[in-house]
Amino acid sequence: MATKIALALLFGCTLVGCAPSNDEQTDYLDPRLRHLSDVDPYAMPPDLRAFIARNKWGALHLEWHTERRWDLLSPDSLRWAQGKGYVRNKVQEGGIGNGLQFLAMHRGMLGMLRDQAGANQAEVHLFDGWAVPPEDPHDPTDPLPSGGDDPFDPKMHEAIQKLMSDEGLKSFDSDDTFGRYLETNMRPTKGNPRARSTDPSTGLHNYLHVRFTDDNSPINVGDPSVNLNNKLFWRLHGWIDARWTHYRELKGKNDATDVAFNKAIKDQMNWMMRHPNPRALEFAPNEQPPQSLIQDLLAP
Ligand SMILES: [Cu+2]
Repeated sequence: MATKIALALLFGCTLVGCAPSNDEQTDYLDPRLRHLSDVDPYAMPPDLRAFIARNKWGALHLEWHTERRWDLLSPDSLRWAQGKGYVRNKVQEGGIGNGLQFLAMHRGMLGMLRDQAGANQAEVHLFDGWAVPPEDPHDPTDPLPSGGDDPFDPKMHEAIQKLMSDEGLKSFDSDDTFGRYLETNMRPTKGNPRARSTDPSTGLHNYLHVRFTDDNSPINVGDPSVNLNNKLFWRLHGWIDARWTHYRELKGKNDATDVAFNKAIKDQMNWMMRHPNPRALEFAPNEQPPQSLIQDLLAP
């Protein structure tokens, strides 16, 4: 309880606003999630879904990624985003600073969800992440959707090896470089918002989101507005987060005294919890994100 109060104070929300304690609040759920069955093996437990829904994290997560791919949006997506009051983020995906923001925002969500899970050990373990990302298309726990059998990209296999080894982790010179390597192969320049890294092993996170995209799932892991309700999302982000922790240990970074690190997490969670743009948080039936947006966000 003490942690919950501390977190609530830190993020400036009341306990009532932050912490639905039962499943009755399904009226907060995104209407698309009404098609989600509790027996879907990838569905997060109802109490955590209610928490995510009540805090509008699906909408915010979509906004977060959209504002950072602003320069790549197709005209339909851009029109929709502007209509919701989204604005271009000055640090675009893959730009300097974006890696730390990416790590910090997802860590902030992980921390609050772990806190929600509290003493429920089965729920807490949903955030442990993979030991290693599954490369086998027929992995017993996380097979590719619809019986897909695309072989795993050898360059992405290399990335996993690098990220699983202490030597590989130590080769990054900052949280931000580590985060950008893992997150995305986009490296926008002044003249070219579509510029890519010359290292073909960058962008494992985006690769895995695309690889596990399932258009038939109401909690498609490729759609930021619903994928927080998918266990696979947290297996991926739990793994990323744990690799970040290990990177920081190897580099001798002290979380307690690292001002930039703490500021990054606090800034990101303040944005997720005290959002200045309420218009962006509700999707009326006629304002659902256009299909082009999900494609723009997934485009490799
Ligand atoms: Cu995300």
